[in-house]
Amino acid sequence: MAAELRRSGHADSFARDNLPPRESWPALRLAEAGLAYPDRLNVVTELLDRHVADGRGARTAIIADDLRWSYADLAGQVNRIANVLVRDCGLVTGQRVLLRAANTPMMVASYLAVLKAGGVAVATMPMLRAGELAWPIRKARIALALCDHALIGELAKAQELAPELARIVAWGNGEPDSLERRMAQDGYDRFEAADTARDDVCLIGFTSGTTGEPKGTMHFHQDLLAICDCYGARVLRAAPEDRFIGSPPLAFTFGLGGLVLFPMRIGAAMVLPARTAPADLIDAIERHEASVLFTAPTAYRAMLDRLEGRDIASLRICVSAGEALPRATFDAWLANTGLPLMDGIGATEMLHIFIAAPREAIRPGATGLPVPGYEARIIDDTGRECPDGTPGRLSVRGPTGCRYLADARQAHYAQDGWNVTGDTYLRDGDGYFWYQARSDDMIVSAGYNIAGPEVEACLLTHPAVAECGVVGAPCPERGQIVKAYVVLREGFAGEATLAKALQEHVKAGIAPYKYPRAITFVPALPKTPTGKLQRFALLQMARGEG
Ligand code: 3UK
Repeated sequence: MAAELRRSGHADSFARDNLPPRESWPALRLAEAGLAYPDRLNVVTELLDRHVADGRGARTAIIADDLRWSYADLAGQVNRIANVLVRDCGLVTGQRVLLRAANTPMMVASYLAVLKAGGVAVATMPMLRAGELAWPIRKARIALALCDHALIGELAKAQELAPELARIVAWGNGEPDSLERRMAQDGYDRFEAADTARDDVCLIGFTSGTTGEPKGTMHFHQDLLAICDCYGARVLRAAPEDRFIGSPPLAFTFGLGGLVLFPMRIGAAMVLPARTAPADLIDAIERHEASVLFTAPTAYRAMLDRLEGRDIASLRICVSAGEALPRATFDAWLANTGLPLMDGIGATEMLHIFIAAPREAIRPGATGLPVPGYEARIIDDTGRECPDGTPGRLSVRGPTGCRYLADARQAHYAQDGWNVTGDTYLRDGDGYFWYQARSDDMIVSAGYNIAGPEVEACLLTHPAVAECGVVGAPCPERGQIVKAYVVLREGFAGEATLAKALQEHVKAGIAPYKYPRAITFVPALPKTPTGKLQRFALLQMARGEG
């Protein structure tokens, strides 16, 4: 175990007080990962102010539809918001601040301002409704929110459910007490970064919680640099000239890292279009010559259907995460763009990606190798390591790791110093990791273990299939049967002959016992706010409950 926590820079000790007991943390291995950070560390000094101090202030930081901010511009906005937080709102270091907005320049500036002022950022998905917003407000005891006026309705309703949220400061409404008006006050252009410890909490990321209550994952200032210096520097290896773009909201740590932290660590630019649906992403890539793309497999599939006549030649690095990347999607993207998709598995608990392959070492179909600085192994139910080629539970450790905010489920994720992600994986003889399924999603049919994602990957190689989800449906004889929900491509009709053809296609592609005995055609699949297939909802449908 690492040494004692450093002297906190927080006047409000809520975050430290609600970290899990030290003995239930996974190991945090910074030295082993070749990382060393000073004890006093404010991440915004490193990601933003250092560029300005070292003469890079004129470099472009943010490109939006109608504006462009240099690093110096962004630093100025951040200082002004930080002053509003501290001088107008009385923010004390360590206090949590809720953030609610799409991925806009003001959202990025607000996020960084909270960190610079020594606050703890709790970003929320724009899609969330009042009832879902009330949960993090209560759990993280949040008294202050910064919110884009366009999204204020649900937050105002949440305030009724969770009155601990005493104050909302909005921007974009033109009111005299708006954030922008407050920012314009004299003397607000300078702000000294709060003197935080490198292991002071700076963000709480809530998991999407498809089952059970959302869990708050607590991350330190040093964690934000660690993911840049491991995955960013050693696997992604983007350049200062790159322009980053993507769809995940900043409330999803996939988006925070990919769109904000990685570019800022190297002085590169982020492109923030107003809309980020697949068609909008193509438009913005074309218009702003974006070169590094972060999004999920579903979005890559949807973009593929819209590439004709478009020029996205500026792209050079495409990262896929959040869900398993099926081989068919990898192949189609390579064939259409000449670019290999860089798969990577990450988790909110780990902050970002911990298994992925650098471009020259990609193996289609495999997630990749442990990111340098992380270790990964496959264990059985008793905690022993599985031989190569045998599926088991994925466990990892490195410089980042799981610390839930006051939650008994800490003991599920952190076991013997390792993070157990809940995924079933196997490692091959060359050390590559191959995704099988979420551990609790394995289908057991007539004694066979069947991984839904493997059947999905096979179905996706059929030209009629746009999207699909495969789960176990209850069956008196076999325990469960493999059941597929299929969204068809345009021009195909959901007829019995097509269902039969899809079944034959699976039997010819993978072991025949894995074929879906039942197929239902649906117009769309249920998705979480982070874009993942909601297996839980499909299971309910399969059980006849939904
Ligand atoms: C699944 C994957 C197969 C896997 C995330 C990149 O997804 C992120 O975080 P979440 O907490 O979910 C974690 C779980 O999602 N998963 C993610 N990526 C892959 N499964 N292949 C993949 N490439 O079950 C994992 O345990 O929402 C991803 C960066 C930051 C993130 N928070």
